[in-house]
Amino acid sequence: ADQKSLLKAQIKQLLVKHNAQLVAHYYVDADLQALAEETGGVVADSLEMANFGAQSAADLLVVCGVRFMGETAKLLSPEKTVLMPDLQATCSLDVGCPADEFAQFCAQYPDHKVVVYANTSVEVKALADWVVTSGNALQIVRHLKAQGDKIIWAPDQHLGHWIEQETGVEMIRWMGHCIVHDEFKAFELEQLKQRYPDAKVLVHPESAAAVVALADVVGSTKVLINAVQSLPDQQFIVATDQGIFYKMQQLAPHKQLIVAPTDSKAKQCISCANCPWMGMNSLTNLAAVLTYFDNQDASTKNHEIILDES
Ligand code: CIZ
Repeated sequence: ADQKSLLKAQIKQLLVKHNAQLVAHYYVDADLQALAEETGGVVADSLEMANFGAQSAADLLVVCGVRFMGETAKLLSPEKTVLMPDLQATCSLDVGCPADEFAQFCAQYPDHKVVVYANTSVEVKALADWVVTSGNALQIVRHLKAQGDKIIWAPDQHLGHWIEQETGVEMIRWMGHCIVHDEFKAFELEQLKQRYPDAKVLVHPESAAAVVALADVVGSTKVLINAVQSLPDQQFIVATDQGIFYKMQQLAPHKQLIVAPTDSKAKQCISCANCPWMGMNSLTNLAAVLTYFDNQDASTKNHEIILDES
């Protein structure tokens, strides 16, 4: 058997032995998404990952994604052990919004409701009145608008701007960005649209406004996946992390997916539509963390999500 098959067999055996479940994000490596599905786990967005974990009868959740996803899973499942293949897998939005600076920022607007995106640390979430995902942000901001609330939004400036446009609510915005979505470029996207005139353009709202303006569909991972599956069109230009192609292709195998351009000098992109932190999850370190746990090795603690209750 090849190395991959051996790792998969080892992971499957350890998952069963420890009543554990794999919870994987749409942006991680296709092998991990496939394994999560094969073993009865889930491939989903961050909120669904956490909800799935909370409803599961597993004792142990292994979260393949970035750190805030492990933390969100632990928030909803405090009684379960939550492990991650690599706790250093972070997110530029999380890194760009330190809790101490954000607390000072919020203190300037004491009469505002604080709405934060799920892509933040637990310390930042603890400062918030509401925590949202790109899937439910519009609904929640519209609800606050109806109540007449003033809003601080953090940390993604582009998602915040899109929410403002869609809801007509002006918010005090923290100016963070996602390194993957920030690299999609409008000028190059327009040129690509000319090459593929029949393609529908799907854009995640963490992208800049000029890119969002060129979209046929703007929305969360789930919305974009649903668009590929349900629209009659055969070609799609996709402006989000390429990890999502696994699920899109699984649900619509005969449709053509084209990655949106990241730069006119394409080789200069840093992430090239692939989050480097999502890329820190692999079959190798997944097998390793389960082996540490199985051996009750002290290294397990370097992979476990522990949250300070306060
Ligand atoms: O919440 C998520 O999983 C993220 C990061 C994006 C989305 O659109 O679902």
